[in-house]
Amino acid sequence: MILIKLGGSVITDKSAYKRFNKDIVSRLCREIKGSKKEVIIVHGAGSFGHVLAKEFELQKGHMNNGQIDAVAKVSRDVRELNGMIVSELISAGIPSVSVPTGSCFVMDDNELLINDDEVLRGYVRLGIMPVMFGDVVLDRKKGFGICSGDAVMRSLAILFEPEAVVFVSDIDGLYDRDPKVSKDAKLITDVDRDALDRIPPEMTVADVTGGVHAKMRTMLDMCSDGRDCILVNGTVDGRLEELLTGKKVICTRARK
Ligand code: IP8
Repeated sequence: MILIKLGGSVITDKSAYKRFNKDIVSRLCREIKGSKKEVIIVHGAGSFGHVLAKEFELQKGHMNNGQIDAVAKVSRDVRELNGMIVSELISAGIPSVSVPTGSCFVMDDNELLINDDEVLRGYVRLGIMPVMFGDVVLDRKKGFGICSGDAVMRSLAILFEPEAVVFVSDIDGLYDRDPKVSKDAKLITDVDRDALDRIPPEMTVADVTGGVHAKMRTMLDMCSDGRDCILVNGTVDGRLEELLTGKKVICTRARK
C-alpha cells in the first residue's frame, strides 16, 4: 500500500479563501486510479483551513471565546473541501469515504491519538478508502488545536506500514536554495539527515505549513528500512502516475 498526501498547495489556491483546484484534483485522482496501486489518501487544508486558523491563532489552543466561531467555520470549511475530494475520487472510480480527523479522533498536547483503528481498518478491508485530512481537532490539554495532514500521515504510516509514502506538492522537490530567487538553485534528488542538515532552512521555498525543510524532516522521520518518502510535483500532468508506476521522475526522495 502507498500512503499519499495531496498537499493544500496543489488542491487549493492558497492565495484565495476557499478556492478549490477542481481540475488538478480530478486529474490526480485519475492518475492514482490509473496506477492500479492500493493507496490511502490524506489531504491538506490549503485555503479552506489556513486562512481562518491563522487569523484566530487556532494552533495555540483555546485562549478566548472569540475563537469558537472560527473553530466551527474551519471545521465546516475543511469538511466542504473533503466532500469535493471524496466526490472526485468516487468519480475516478476509487470508492472513498470521509473520516474527518476532528470528528473521529482527539489530540493530547498536539499529538494525534488514533487509539481505536476499527473504522479505518474496517473500510480498508471492504475496499473503501478512508480519507482523512488536516483539521481542527479537540485537544485534551489545549481545548482544541490544529492537526496537520502531515501528522495524520505519521499516524497512518504507523497503522498501515505502507511500502512507500508520497507527498504531492506544487514544487519539484527540495532545492539547495530558493529557486524563485536564485537561478543556480539545484534540486536535491536524494536526501538523508546529513544532507538536510547542510541546507539552511530559510533557503528553501515555503510551503503551506512550515516550509519544505520542515516537511523533509517529517518525511525522514517516516522513512524506514525499505520505505522511501517522496516529494513530487502534482501540478505537472502525469508525474504522480509515473512515480506510482515505478518510472523515473523529477522528485526528491528521502531515505533513512
Ligand atoms: O494543510 C492544516 O493541515 P495542512 C489544517 O496539512 C488546518 O497543514 C485546519 C489548517
